[in-house]
Amino acid sequence: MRKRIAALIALSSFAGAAHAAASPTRTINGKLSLSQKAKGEEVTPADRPDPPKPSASAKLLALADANRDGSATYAELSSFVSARIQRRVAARHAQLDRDHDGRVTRAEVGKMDSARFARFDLDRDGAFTAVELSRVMALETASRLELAFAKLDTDGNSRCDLAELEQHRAAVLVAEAAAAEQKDSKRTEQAKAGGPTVF
Ligand SMILES: [Ca+2]
Ligand SMILES: [Ca+2]
Ligand SMILES: [Ca+2]
Repeated sequence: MRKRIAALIALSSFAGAAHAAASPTRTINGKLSLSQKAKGEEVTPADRPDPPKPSASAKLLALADANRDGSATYAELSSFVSARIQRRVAARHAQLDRDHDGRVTRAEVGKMDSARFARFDLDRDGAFTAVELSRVMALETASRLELAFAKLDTDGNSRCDLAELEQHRAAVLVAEAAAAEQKDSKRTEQAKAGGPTVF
């Protein structure tokens, strides 16, 4: 991702330089001087300053703020995070379920810690389904997210606005809230690559 952004920046500055070389119009902060205006020169899109790039917190707010009121409630943040997790759980469960019978048995995750396996196997039938896994992940995430939200909402109005999100580097806190999910995902990738088969 970073590489891609760096490549885009390199590409756009190259395009900007190429444009500047081709066009005699020079602007200061995207504005024409009076003499340029008098000559009828126009500001071309490449001369305009780039709009400021949204921060990670701004992007997070844009995604989570379902009712577009400029702030995120716990419910908004929680459903945003849950949706992300649910999307991954099914894929991860499918990876672990080697015989594709919809159940991940102890044998399919041989190296998984017994306590961890037991936590996923909610109905104690010796395997966990995608539904069981989803429920456990959702519960684990909810408790982390509650803590994160309490930290974020510094004025205690049950809403997090951009200033609050920026102040606490919200993206980091929310990422931490989903940390268990990310850790699990990494372990699954290792398992896929022939590494440790722990979940
Ligand atoms: Ca909102
Ligand atoms: Ca299975
Ligand atoms: Ca089960």
